[in-house]
Amino acid sequence: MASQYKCILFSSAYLVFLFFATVGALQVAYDSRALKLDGERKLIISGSIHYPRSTPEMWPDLVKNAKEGGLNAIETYIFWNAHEPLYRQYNFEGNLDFVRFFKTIQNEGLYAILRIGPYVCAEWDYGGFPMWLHNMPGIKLRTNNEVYKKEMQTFTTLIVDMAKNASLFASQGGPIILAQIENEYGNIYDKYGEEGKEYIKWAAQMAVNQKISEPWIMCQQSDAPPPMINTCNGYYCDSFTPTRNDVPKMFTENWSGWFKQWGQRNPHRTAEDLAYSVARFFQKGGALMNYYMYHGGTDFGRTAGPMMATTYDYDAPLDEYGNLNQPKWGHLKQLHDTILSVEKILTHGDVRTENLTATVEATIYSLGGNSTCFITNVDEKNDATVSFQAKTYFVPAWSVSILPDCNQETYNTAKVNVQTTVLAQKSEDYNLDQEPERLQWSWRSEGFRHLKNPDSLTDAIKANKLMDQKEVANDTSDYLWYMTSVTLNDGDALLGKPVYLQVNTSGHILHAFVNEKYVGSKDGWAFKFEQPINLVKGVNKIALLSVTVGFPNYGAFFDLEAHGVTGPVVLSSNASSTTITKDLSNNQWTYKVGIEGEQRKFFTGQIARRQWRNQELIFNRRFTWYKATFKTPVGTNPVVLDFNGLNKGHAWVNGNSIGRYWVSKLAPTEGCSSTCDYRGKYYAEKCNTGCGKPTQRWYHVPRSFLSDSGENTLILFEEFGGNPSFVGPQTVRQTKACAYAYEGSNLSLSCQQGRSISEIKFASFGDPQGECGQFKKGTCESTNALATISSACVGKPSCDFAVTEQVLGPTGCTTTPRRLAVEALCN
Ligand SMILES: *[C@@H]1O[C@H](CO)[C@@H](O)[C@H](O)[C@H]1NC(C)=O
Ligand SMILES: *[C@@H]1O[C@H](CO)[C@@H](O)[C@H](O)[C@H]1NC(C)=O
Ligand SMILES: *[C@@H]1O[C@H](CO)[C@@H](O)[C@H](O)[C@H]1NC(C)=O
Ligand SMILES: *[C@@H]1O[C@H](CO)[C@@H](O)[C@H](O)[C@H]1NC(C)=O
Ligand SMILES: *[C@@H]1O[C@H](CO)[C@@H](O)[C@H](O)[C@H]1NC(C)=O
Ligand SMILES: *[C@@H]1O[C@H](CO)[C@@H](O)[C@H](O)[C@H]1NC(C)=O
Ligand SMILES: CC(=O)N[C@H]1CO[C@H](CO)[C@@H](O)[C@@H]1O
Repeated sequence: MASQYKCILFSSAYLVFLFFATVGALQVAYDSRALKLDGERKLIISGSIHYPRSTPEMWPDLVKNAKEGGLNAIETYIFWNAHEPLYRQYNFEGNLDFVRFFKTIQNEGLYAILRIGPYVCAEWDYGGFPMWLHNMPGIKLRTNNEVYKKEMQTFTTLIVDMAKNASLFASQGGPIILAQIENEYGNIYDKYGEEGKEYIKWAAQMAVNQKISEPWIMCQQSDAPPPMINTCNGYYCDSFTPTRNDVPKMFTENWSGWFKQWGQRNPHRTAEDLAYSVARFFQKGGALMNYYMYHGGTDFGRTAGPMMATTYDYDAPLDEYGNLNQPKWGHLKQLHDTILSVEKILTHGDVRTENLTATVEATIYSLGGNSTCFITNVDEKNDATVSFQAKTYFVPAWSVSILPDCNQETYNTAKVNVQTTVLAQKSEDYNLDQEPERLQWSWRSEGFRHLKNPDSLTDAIKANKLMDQKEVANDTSDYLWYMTSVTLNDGDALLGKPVYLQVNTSGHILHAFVNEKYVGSKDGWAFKFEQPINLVKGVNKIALLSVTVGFPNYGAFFDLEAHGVTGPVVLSSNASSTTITKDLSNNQWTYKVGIEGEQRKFFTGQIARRQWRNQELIFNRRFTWYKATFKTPVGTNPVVLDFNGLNKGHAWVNGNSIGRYWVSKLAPTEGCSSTCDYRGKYYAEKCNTGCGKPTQRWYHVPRSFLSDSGENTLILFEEFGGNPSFVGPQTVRQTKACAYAYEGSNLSLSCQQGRSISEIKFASFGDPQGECGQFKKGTCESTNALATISSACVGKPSCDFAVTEQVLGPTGCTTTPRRLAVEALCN
């Protein structure tokens, strides 16, 4: 009896276990129209959020705001070099805890797309490859090479197993509905020849062998071996068709904006054009679309790709700090809500297209007695007024109208009826009752003792050649010292002559020292450094400090590009009629990885107080460490450090890297426009701002890096020499909200972060002109717009009203469409 009893107990426990194990389990399949979740066709509207580009404390709000913005999925890559920086030494802690990130997605009830790569591109250091991988004997990356394939398989299997163990796949009740292997290989395929083809077949099979129940995708891979599904990346994917006819049309990367490198301007992609791309994609039968990026975030530490700025804001719908980037966020939310409201018709209906004019095309989806229509005007300049099914529609240039019932337009991609949120960095609310205090700095020099006697270094590597920075330093530091000596005896032709030191390097920065004295620096992509120097009789010590600012992430064989002092390194004098040169390239070189402050961890701020000097603060001095403390700004607004006055270096707050800074790198003075025309195909140089300004002046300090109560330690390594006097913490807060809404829409005005509307500075309903901050009334306007909106909004965090003559008063305008321009200030 007893044993039977136990047996029953056991089996019911087992049943309970089975029940929990499969609770919420979802079967993912697909056909040519859409992904099928538990047999039902679903449109997927997804956004990329890369977990290492924010903090676990930020994840819940990011995911919540994504859901609120109408997304039903989140997509992320997995970052190999972050997880395995050294061979078989893994890190899945803090903002690398991808399991926790997927659980956060699951908690909000969203789906997830797992892009393992493990090559990820992503403007990320070395495209996500760990440097030890490159340094393995016999390896060739991203091709049919056994050493590489074994490592790729080991890492892929680890990630899949971790995800399985945490029940992250949909079939286990988790959020993951799709997984990706490789990444945009098709773009560079031909360079790898037959070996590339073999590799892609192998990668597909290796993925299948992982035995997950969800489909695998490969993006930009037109010959993706079945069952891999090929997907499209780009600014527009409406004309993309998958090669197989049994798979849905999926858009894995629709670039919501663009990244920026040091020395570049700020890119912007308008809400109108991004909405156009998305609406067009669904009009043309799209089934899954993902914003790259939905939240871009920050490249902390040394994670940024080649010469990439620390901010990875991307002009995404959520800004670097997680604020709503309005009107983009709200305009897209309305689009998502509209598309998902007609999901059934779009995924099941019959489709037909009608050309209304040479540039206006209507697509009609019908199902049963119901139908949904899209009307697109592809003209890049001219608005159109068309008649369609016995009604007249105004379709602005380069726009898509959606008529969920084919009778009433509820959305047009060019008619933005959402507020523009204006944010600014402010120091006055840093401390509510005090002027922002100037920080008190102490400083110390970086150490150069090794220049005196490089031979005595115990950890140095020596070689009779110039070595590549990748091989010597394994990407453990930006810095690598190349040191050699040259002896000039009596009678040497170079003695007593003006001599130039000439160094060829791959970039990005070179600093040169002769006989322990600094002689010059240069930065750029591959360049030749040339500097007059003084040599003495006897031994002359030459030391070159080579600095990389992120490794490349894109292109065929990008992993093999040379880094560091590539050579030749030459001493040259042309004082006499013939040029005399001494080539030092094959001298004995001594290599030292990193700088002293990294090894001794100056950045933790933990080294003895007496090692920092408080007196005679020195400005504009190269290779100088600075230290200050600052109080945590009150409130919950995002915190940034204003680095105005600094030059180039790295910064840490309480031992957490907030990334590289390079404030002295200015954007070109040309190429910006004060107005931005959303019409016509987007490209990265369109609608740029920030000309002549630092590429990045403000640096994000996530609130979780700051101490709750007291003081925070800020450490800077200033490589080029800067003035920290003006450095200080600020908060990013909303200063105003503007809107330029069409008649008939419902407008919502709000101040984020718990502030309220203090004043309506401008309101005109009629035919107002201009832009936020410079609105002007036109030829006609209603008399009571300002009074009505003021009484509805002032003193409140948000207010909603209909943009109609009933609410705002008669305009007396004869022309249409009528619009409301409004500018509200936040307190
Ligand atoms: C998955 O879980 C099993 C069983 O607990 C364990 O043996 C294995 O190491 C785990 N694998 C990973 C990658 O975490
Ligand atoms: C509409 O016009 C396009 C391009 O001008 C043409 O390719 C297409 O066949 C036309 N469609 C119909 C339904 O007439
Ligand atoms: C048509 O739309 C109505 C109202 O939304 C809905 O009740 C009905 O089920 C729809 N019919 C079909 C075939 O989808
Ligand atoms: C780089 O990695 C190699 C092995 O791949 C190792 O021998 C060497 O010590 C490492 N160097 C540094 C500076 O980490
Ligand atoms: C050194 O760099 C200069 C300038 O980039 C280039 O013209 C020259 O060809 C390079 N020399 C070698 C040997 O690569
Ligand atoms: C505006 O809001 C009202 C009330 O909620 C609603 O009936 C109407 O459909 C909305 N109009 C638009 C264009 O969304
Ligand atoms: C697939 C796709 O649309 N690719 C486009 C991505 O964007 C670049 C840059 O604008 C285009 O050159 C590609 O054609």
